[in-house]
Amino acid sequence: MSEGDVKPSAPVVAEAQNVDTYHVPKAFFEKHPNEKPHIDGLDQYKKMYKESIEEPDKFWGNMARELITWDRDFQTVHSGSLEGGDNAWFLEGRLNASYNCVDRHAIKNPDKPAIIYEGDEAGEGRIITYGELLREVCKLAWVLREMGVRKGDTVALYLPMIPEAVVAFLACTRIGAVHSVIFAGFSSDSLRDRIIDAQSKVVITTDEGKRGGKVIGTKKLVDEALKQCPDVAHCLVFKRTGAEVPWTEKRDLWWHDEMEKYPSYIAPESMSSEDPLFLLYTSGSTGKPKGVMHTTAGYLLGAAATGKYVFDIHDSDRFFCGGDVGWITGHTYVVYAPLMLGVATVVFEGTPAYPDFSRYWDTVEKHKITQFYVAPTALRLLKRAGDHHVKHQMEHLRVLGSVGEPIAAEVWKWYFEIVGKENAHVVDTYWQTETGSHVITPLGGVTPTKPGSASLPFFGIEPAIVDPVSGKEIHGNDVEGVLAFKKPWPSMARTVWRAHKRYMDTYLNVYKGLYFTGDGAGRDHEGYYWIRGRVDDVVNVSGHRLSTAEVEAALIEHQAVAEAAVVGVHDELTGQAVNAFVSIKEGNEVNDALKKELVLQVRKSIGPFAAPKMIYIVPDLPKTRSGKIMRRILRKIVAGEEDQLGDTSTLSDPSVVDVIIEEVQSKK
Ligand code: 6R9
Repeated sequence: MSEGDVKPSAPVVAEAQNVDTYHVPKAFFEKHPNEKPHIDGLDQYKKMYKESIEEPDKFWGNMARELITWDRDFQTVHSGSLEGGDNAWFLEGRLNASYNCVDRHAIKNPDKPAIIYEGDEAGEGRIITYGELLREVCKLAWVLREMGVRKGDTVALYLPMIPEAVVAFLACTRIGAVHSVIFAGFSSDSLRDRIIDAQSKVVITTDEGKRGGKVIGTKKLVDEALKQCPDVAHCLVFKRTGAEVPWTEKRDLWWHDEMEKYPSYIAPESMSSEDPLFLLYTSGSTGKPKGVMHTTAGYLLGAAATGKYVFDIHDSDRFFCGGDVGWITGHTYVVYAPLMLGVATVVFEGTPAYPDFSRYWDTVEKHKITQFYVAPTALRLLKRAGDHHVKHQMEHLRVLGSVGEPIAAEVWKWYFEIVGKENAHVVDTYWQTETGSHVITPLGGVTPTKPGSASLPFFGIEPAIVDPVSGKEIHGNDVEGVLAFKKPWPSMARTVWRAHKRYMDTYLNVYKGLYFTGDGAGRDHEGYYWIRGRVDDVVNVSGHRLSTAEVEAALIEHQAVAEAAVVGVHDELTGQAVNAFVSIKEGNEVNDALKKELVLQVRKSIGPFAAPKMIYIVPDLPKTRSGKIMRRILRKIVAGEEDQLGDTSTLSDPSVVDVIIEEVQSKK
């Protein structure tokens, strides 16, 4: 944990006292296909929640039998513990993810829409039914098998937001392969590191991607990465734009050529509940991203249960999550939750600003979307663009979800009033890559909400507010501290790929017997949770999770850089922005060209989204006498709180502080 971010002794959860509580709008019930949500009111939630905590085996056993179709039933609901880091769920059970997401719905109704593809250009796109999806998934499963992919192998996916991405997820799971998706905004260096760490032998990509009218050279980036991945045997390329792309004979294969060779059915591989389903790399406190591993049954159950109760998904719904499949939000809520529940899911290729700021709302109106889910960063952009862009009635919308970062009260209200016309229920859902699915969240149509609060725990989640100094739980209401969970839950990550010790040290050994989230939180007088943001060195830029250490490592790769310290700074549009403080080795000229090079260095090492918004070149960084960089001081300076630096006399050279203050102020 970094120095001095959390104030356990801070006054009570202040904003809760003067915030309005919003009840589920009447219109929610009026437009509901069944006139009421799956859960009939807050009392039923409380009853179910109590059962989920007091009798978790009974609760989750029932839920798992209801929401998953099993090849073989399980006998043991749960084993292991948070102390031991050996949690396992639904042992002895066997199932297949693609069967659960596709076959069982296709058997019932092959003509039901599964994917609503909304292409980058308005008017471009198509609907894919469950029957078609089954055929595509099976063919691709054949292709992968013929390429030599076996049960337990990892397959790297570097794909834009196109239906084939969903097909690729499911084709992997059909043969028991483990998908490892790398967000297509990552650089070739990041892609290379993740391919190597996961030991992937096959990569699936496109010739190019399209986003917001711009072209992304995915295949070129893959080629660059593969120069240093000798173990990759094949690269399968879906033709998205038809551009000329470099080709390596034998290694590279066209998706369309391979797909036509195989039949449209292959039997799903029966997997154990605890077989890995996927890896997803995420940032932590250190420079090296972690391959978070999720397993089959527990993860799928978390996705289905939260889809059902948080979004109140019903059979006839059309679900639109604007997240990218390269992040956990896309995994769970573009792919697994809606498909587990057999409804249509939107695959949105473009951006909310292309061709104009109405694009989300046009999509919602056109497809009669019932649930819409997006990060506050997009809402801030759209709010700023002006209300006149929200021109449609969007009368089918029942639930509006927010995810990935705290949502400010004004943005929450704008979402509720302007987008939802006060006729939809806003749910601010808190969760993480590691939690697999929502952990603190209102239930759509059920939980009264307060703008800015993620409200109450989901089933099975028993939060603890912990004093970060003593490590003791702080009981009662009106308390602040760091957020941890006291009980394991089915969709929690099981390990970090090939680094179980790191998993233990990051999540389970920080406070013995608890899962540590890395976030600060308050619990108000009514037991509602308020997420404060990370207490470690993770920054959140436009809902993208980054570690300051990763950006620092990228900067240091530049030959001119002696030392670098990176901090997250509040930013009106992106939530947080990356600011870098860099000291330069002697003999290098300090000018704008150098700053540009440093930005490029970060883009190249990580990806464009990680580019620092500001780079301050300073003679030295504030350090303790033992040489530890005091990022806390830098954070205060960029926040304009230089009067609250506290005691700087313990620094090895206190005078650097004034120089840095001057440098920062001169750039404002
Ligand atoms: C789902 C996702 C996880 C971190 C998490 C927290 C922040 C997520 C939030 C939220 C406030 C919410 N976060 N949801 N903060 N309110 N509703 O974003 O996963 O990319 O792993 O990020 O995002 O800081 O610890 P991931």
